[in-house]
Amino acid sequence: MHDLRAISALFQMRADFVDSQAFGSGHINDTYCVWYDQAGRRVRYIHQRINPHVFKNPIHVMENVARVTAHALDRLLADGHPEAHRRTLTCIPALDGKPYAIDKDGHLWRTYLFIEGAKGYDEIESNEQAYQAAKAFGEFQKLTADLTGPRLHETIPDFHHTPKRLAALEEAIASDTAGRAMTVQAEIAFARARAADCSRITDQIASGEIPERVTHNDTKLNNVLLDETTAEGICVIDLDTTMPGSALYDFGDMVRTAAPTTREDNPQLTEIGLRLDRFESLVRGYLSAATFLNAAERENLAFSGKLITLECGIRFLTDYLCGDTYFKIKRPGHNLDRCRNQFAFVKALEENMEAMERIVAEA
Ligand code: ADP
Ligand code: GN1
Ligand code: MG
Repeated sequence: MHDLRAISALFQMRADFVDSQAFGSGHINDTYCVWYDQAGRRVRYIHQRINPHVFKNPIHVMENVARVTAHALDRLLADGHPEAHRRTLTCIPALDGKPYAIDKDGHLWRTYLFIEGAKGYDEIESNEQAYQAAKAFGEFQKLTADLTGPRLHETIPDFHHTPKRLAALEEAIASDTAGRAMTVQAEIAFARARAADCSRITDQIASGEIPERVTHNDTKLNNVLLDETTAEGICVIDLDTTMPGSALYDFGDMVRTAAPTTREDNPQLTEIGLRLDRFESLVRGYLSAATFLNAAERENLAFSGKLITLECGIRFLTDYLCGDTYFKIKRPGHNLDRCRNQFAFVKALEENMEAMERIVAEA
């Protein structure tokens, strides 16, 4: 637990600290909801410590976030949007005016306006939510398409380079630092059997068939806040990995998190399946905004869900073999449960690939 009162003193809060609580279910950063008394009104803010093991250059992360959020706000204000500050993340400046502050241990913190009346979901509840989430991420890609200035920083190099993720798994197997490789032979074989899938998108990026775009790269369902009453996609959050990538990585991660019948760490593998109706809502929501896709991107929409789920399973397995140093875990074996869950979903996607292709073609 961090001293949030001390952290709050690093920012221009114009309010008195009341109380703090750990918040959300993200796997990476330390996120707190902090209540303040602002001249007699109770308001809350998000204070977040950027994970220094995951983001080796957190200042680069904040330079990207500042550029993308400023661009979004400009657009919203130019459109005369009545609630512009609820539609994009807003950084509260630190005492020195920067969009971040460094604490006494050298860690980087940021403060965001708390987006009220909206929620991020770990588990999907309706097709409408799938449609709205996908539309919001599609609109986000449209927004970043006309970002001016230099190329964004690659905050995690090769983040979705799936062949390199597979190579990292092989390295983890070879070093077997936690002594777990013997117990996960079936999972290792599952990943190895799909080596050809891993390079399908990277090959088409290398050949120029699939273009590089500025993408979000972490479009899991709980990284978009949906309005609690209308379900409308209000604000895309978790912009730490917004950088050059492929639109397919974004669509694929929506499929991974919004099309399964259950949450990503359910260990009951018999409960894991694909909801084709959810998939169809994702396709329709995404395509309603992502009007810029080329033929190769469209052709790979159904496959992208399988690719990103496979990649994520490989990453969970790698972290399990390394002794759980990357993703936050809540119980022993959590990363292995997540890996098995993702691989079970890969199988469900494989079984439904033709039906998914048909849905994309019809949309
Ligand atoms: P992580 O990288 O660890 O996933 P996120 O940036 O996604 O961190 O934040 C974790 C959670 O905190 C989100 O899933 C969301 O529920 C909540 N959250 C983050 N920023 C805000 C915000 N500005 N307003 C309201 N909730 C937020
Ligand atoms: C992490 O930060 P969060 O919880 O939104 C991870 C994603 C994974 C996801 C799996 C920076 O997302 O890449 O797909 O967990 N983020 C990072 O749930 O590695
Ligand atoms: Mg998140």
